[in-house]
Order: sequence, then C-alpha cells, then structure tokens
Amino acid sequence: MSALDEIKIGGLGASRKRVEDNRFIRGKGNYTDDIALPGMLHMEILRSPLAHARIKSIDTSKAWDIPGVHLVLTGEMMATRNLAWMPTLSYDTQAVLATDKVRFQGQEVACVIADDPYIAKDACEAIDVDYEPLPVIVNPRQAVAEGAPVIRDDKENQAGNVIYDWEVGDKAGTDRAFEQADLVSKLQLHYPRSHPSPIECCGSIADFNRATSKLTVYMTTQAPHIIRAAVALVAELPEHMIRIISPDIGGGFGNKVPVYPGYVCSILASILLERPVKWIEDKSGNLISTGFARDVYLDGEMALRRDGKILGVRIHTDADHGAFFSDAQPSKFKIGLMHSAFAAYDIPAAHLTARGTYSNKAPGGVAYRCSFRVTEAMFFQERMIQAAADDLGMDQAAFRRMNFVRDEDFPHRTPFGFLLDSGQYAKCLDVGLKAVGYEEFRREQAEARKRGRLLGLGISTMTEPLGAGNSREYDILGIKMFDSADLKVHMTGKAILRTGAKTQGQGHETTWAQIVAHELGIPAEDVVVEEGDTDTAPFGMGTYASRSTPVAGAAVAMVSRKIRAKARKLAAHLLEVSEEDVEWELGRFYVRSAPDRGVTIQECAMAAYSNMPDGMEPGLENTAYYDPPNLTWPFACYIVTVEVDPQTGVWDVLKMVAVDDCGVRINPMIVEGQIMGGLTEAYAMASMQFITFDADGNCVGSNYMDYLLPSAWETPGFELHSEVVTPCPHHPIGAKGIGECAAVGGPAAFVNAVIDALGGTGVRNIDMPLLPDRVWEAATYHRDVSGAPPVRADD
Ligand code: MCN
Ligand code: CUN
Repeated sequence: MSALDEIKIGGLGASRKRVEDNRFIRGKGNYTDDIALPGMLHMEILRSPLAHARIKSIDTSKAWDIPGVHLVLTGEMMATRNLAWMPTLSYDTQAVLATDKVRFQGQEVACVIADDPYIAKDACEAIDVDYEPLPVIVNPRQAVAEGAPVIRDDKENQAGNVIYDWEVGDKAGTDRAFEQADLVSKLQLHYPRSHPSPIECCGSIADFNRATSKLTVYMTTQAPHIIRAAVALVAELPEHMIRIISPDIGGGFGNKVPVYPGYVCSILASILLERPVKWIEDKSGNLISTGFARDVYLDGEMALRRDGKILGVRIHTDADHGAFFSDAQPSKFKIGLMHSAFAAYDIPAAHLTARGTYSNKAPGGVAYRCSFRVTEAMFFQERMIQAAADDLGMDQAAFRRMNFVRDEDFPHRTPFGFLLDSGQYAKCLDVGLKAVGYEEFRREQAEARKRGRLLGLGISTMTEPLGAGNSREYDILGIKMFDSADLKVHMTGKAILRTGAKTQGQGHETTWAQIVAHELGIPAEDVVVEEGDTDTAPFGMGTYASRSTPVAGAAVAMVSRKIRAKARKLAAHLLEVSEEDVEWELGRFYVRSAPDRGVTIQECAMAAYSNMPDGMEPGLENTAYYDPPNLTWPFACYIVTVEVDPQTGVWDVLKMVAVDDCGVRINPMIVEGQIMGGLTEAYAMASMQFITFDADGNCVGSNYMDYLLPSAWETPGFELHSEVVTPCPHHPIGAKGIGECAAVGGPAAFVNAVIDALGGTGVRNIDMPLLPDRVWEAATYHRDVSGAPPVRADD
C-alpha cells in the first residue's frame, strides 16, 4: 500500500465537477419557491409609488372583503407588536411596514395574506392609501443642502440627513506629502448604484407551529445563523424554538445578506394565522427595493513626485445610503472596508474622510460581490492611478510597478492600518502584460490613432481583504466574526460535513469535500456537505465577503486534523504500536519501522465504533471553530483592450486577460468559474447596467430592459492565467478568497480602457455604465460625463 493519489480522490487541486450540479442541471434543485407545506398561504406586498410622502390614511376594508383573503397587515398593526421597525446590521432602524411616512419608491406599505398569490396581489391593489407628497432627495448634495427636508424625522436625535462623518489615516502626514509634491493629480467620479440581481429573488416561508411552539423559516439567506439571532432578539422568541433553513439559493451576490421586511411580515403572519405563509418577491420588487450597492461619490487627489513616486493620497467619499442605513458590514468600519484602497501600493501617507447620508432611495450599501465596500475602493484606486500616470506622462504599467508593495516588503502595513502578509504583485502585472501583448498593442494603438481609430488599454489591479474575522477586529452587531465546521465520519469511512457558511452557487458541496480528502484521504465523493440549517449546522456567520474559504474552509481543514489526531490513536491501537511510532501518508497510517504494516483511515473509522482502546470515547466526529489570525489578501491584475467607435460611442472589447493569485486553489475549475462570473458582472456594470433615480425619486431602469444582464452573446471572452500562486501564510491550506475579486477589480479595467482610447481629448472620466451615448458625448465634446442622479426620466 502507498499514499493515495490526491487528484484521483478529488483532493486539493482537483478540478472536480461540481456535485451540486447533478441536481441543478436536472431541474432538481430545492429552492425556497419549490417548497410547499400543507395549508400554506401566500403573501404579497403593497409598495409605495412615491419616494417621499406622509401617509394620511390607509383603508384596507376593500381588501379584507375579497374572498380568500386571510390577513391584511399594515404598519399600524405591526406597531402594536413593536414590529413596525426593525434594527439594521448598521445600528440603524428600518421600517418593516410604513407607519408615518414612505421614504423611497417601492417601500413596503402593507401585506396581504391569501389563499393564493393572485388573490393577494389583487387585494393589495384594493388597498387605498392617501399620500401627501413631500420634497425628495436623491443625492448627497441635496441631502446636506440648507433647508433640506429631514428624511429620518422618526429618529429622535437626527437633525439633518448625515448618518456618519468618518475619517481614517494620517491627516498631518498626508498634508506634508502634498506640500512636498511636484504634482497633484485629481479625480472626481460617481460609482453608480448597482444591483446584484440574482436569478432567484428573495423569499421566505414561515411556519409557526403552536403545538410545538417552534418557528421554522425557509428563506433565501446567505447567513442563516445571523437571521436566527435577529429573529430571537427582534421577535423575542426563544432561540432554540427558531429554525432557519436556507435551501438551495439561486444566486446571492450579496442581495441575500440583509433582513427584508417580507421575511418579518411572513413570520408575523404565520404566528397570527398559525399556518405556513409563503412570500416570494417578484423581479420588479427585487430590483426596486432590495439591497442596492455602491452609490458613492469620490473626490480624490494624489501627491506625486516627478519621477512617479506616490507620496500621499487624499480621498473624500460621499456615500448615499438611501432611506435606511442597512449596510452589511463589520461594525467598526463606517463605510465598509473602503480604507482598503491603495493597499497594494507602497504609499507613505493617506487620509480618508467619508460621509454617509440618507436619501429617498431604497436602502443601499449592501455589498454586491465585494468585501463590503472594497469594490468602490479598488475602482477609485485604479481610476486614480490611471489619471495620475497620465498626468505625469508616465507609462501605466511602469507607474504601477514602481509603486507596488514589493515581494520582499511583506508583511506590509498599509497607510490605513491593514497588515498584508503575502503577494507577488509585479509578477502578476508582468504575466498580464505579456499575455495581452502590451508593447505591441501600444504600437498598434499609436498607428491606429493616426488613422482616426480609437484603441484603448486599461489596467486594473486589486487586492481585497477577505475572510473577516479575526474576531479581535471584526464583529457584526457585536457578534464576533469566526466560522465553524462539524465533521462526522461514519463507521464505513463515509462522512458528513457541515459548516456555518452557506453556498449560493459557489460550490461548497464540492470544495469542502476536497479539503477533507486532502486532510484525511477520504475520497471527496464519500463526503456529503450540508449547509444552511441552523438546527444541524454549527454556528457560523454565513457566506459573504468571500469569507467562506478563508474562514469556514480553514475550519474544515482544522476539524479534519482533529479527526486525524483521534484516528492516529485508533491506528496505534490497531497496529499495536505506540502513537509515536505511527506515520501518516494520505489515507493511511503505518508503522515507521515497517511501512508495509498500516491501516487505512476507513479501518480507523470502523475501529472508532467497534474496537476502540480502553478508555477512549467511541465515535469519530468533531467540531472546529476557526478564528483567523488575519484576513487573506488575494491579488489580481486585469487588462482590457477596446476599440471605441467615435461615431456611435459603441465600444467593443478586443481582449481581456485576468491574472488572479488567490493562493492555493482547492478546485481550479471552480476558481475559474468564479473569476469568469465576476468578470461578466464587472463588464455588465461597466457597460450596460443602468439603474438610477429622477428628481422625483422615481427609480429609473428598474427593469431588465434597462438594467441589462449580459448573456453569452454580449460577454467578451476572457483569458485566465493561474501561474502566480502565493500561498496564504496563515491559512491551514494556504488558500485565499476568490469569490469577488473579478467583480471588484474588473470594472476599472474596462473604464480605464475606454478613457485610454479617448486619450489626448482631456476626458478624465465617464461614469458607469459607459453607455454609447455617454461615450459619444465624451468623444464628441471632449468633456467628462457624469451619471450621478437626478437624471431626466427619459434618459
Ligand atoms: N475556492 C477555491 N480555491 C481558493 C478559493 C476559493 O477552490 N483558493 C473555491 C471555494 O472553495 C468556493 C469558491 O471557490 O467553492 C468561492 O470561494 P470563496 O472565495 O471563499 O467565496 P465564498 O464561498 O465565501 O463565496 C462568496 C462570494 C461572494 S461574497 C459573492 S457576493 C458571490 C461569489 O462568492 N456570490 C456568488 N460568487 C458567487 N458565485 C455564484 N455562483 N453565486 C453567487 O451568488
Ligand atoms: Cu459582498 S456581496 Mo458577497 O459579500 O455576499
């Protein structure tokens, strides 16, 4: 016998096909809307047509009269149970159903619970709401203007519309850097609202059983345990009587992190009616009201030395959070992890000020495929870097290379306080430049320019803090950020693994089993992975901010090692030698002096139930909670080339190359899928996803005719490179997160390419999405084009 072939058993590095796809491609997935419980009723939500209005009255009598209607909920009724408002993840409050005012278009005003969803929808339309319109605010400038209406007049100490005013970094040092600068480069831009738009919308089925006092909720959540805690605290139900089940999820992308009013209303309705109540959001409801991302204004400047060295950076951001501050983010960081900006660059001094304001827009600030606010941070960074290199008249690649943190400088403390532990930034850049044919393209570009053709090349690099905790620095509502894994090896050596994460399409059922295979030599196909049921999974903080591999994945390795430690004792017993004489190779323990004498991990498992040494507790199972010592910092370099048609403003991607270093890859194929998905979303945000607000607060583009999801037809081809691997020094298997890198770093590459194509015209910025009319305007009139709201409704 000898060690197993790790790739053959589906271990680390195997491009194993995703096991979950067996059911997904057969149409056998089990999504929330697939679940039907006996006696189940259906809930629909009435939403506000106005962005800001006082509610004078709500008349529900006609709705109650419709046959098949069981319950009509209003804010007033919710208030009698102290449920009209709920706390948000950012220590704010959010209306569940409006009582005093509506504060954004699409806000939840009432709910109807009926025999079927059609009756419920009809009954919603039979509700009469008398609104008195109020002045509307759709951007931070209006929010802080003198005499602006106070949107959150429900809050006692809220004088204006400012939520926070936050600063981080070294102000004095940064001021000095600017005094010493040869050149100051400036950039202003707006990162527009974008929407995660998963294929499956949000939904829940609440099932309260009076006989057992147990509340079971099936719901689309990325973080079931946090939901259980929230329900326990808000609804004041005993935690052990709450079971949250997050079944298959049809894409989350951050949209399914927050708690939504629909969840709360379906729970209360089920408690009142003692019947299961299902709420399934429709596409318009999802696009207009749930978890928006971004909507941040940047005002940045960079202090530069003539030779290209960056001396300091100043950033001010204004974030528009909508009507309620409901960001999902670690509690100490008022604007997510925005101060991860410039982490990969060696910059002596930096200072960031950030202000958050309310507006009459749906609650925003949920991350969309990013570690909290990192997408904005990296976008600003790479747009500013491009502008600075242009201002200096320096080559884009040389400017980056000169300012990168060097391989020998790790660990590196960033000017905003993060500790980076590893990376090979210049190498990633070089691989990308070679792949795209940089020098040659520059020559071609100059030639083409002479003939009036506009070619452009955009570089974007990113590094992202992934894997919150550690628990010293990261908590959500006081709950420390760590994660967990629970592994039970059955007597035949087959196993079940559960974690506190929750896959939404990322493939955890496949990759976690690969980690077990790597640590224990149990073939991956012998390990079933289960997530999302709070009654069976160990406590964990859920899946977002690409934290699963850095934290839950580490816990999987650690629990496997605990199992191996016990198996070693069993092996010693079976081999009748002392533990010290037992050696491990993949899948097998053997006697050091007689390598032929060995027992497999499966034989040890059997012994754990049938032949354990005296005094040993039977069974082979354990749980590990993992609190990472630091975040993981993957790095990526994305390079795009484009051609812009000056006559129409249409731009085409000629080539895109991506070099991702996420440390050790558990499943290279899944990693590539994650990168391709992220790049597709990056391209979508940069080119075609238009959703904004007019002066009256009407959400413009909240439909899939304007907010386009690119299909295979529109999506350019991507060339992926995997040769740079810098293992994470503190992760048990050296892995770093990857889930969002491409969506975070990608957008700037596309925008930089288009701006580069317009080089020499003085155009510094076009806000995303770079729709043809915006690019045409910039190319024709040689001016920047803003996309900040308000827009004309017919734009
Ligand atoms: N992986 C790997 N090797 C690595 C890193 C990751 O094989 N070095 C694998 C993981 O084991 C996992 C997948 O790649 O199967 C993604 O891992 P990770 O980077 O840890 O990210 P999470 O699992 O925490 O997923 C979250 C991330 C986020 S926050 C968003 S948003 C997003 C994303 O994943 N939403 C997605 N990718 C998505 N992909 C799909 N299909 N659907 C979503 O909703
Ligand atoms: Cu940032 S969206 Mo993902 O963290 O669920």
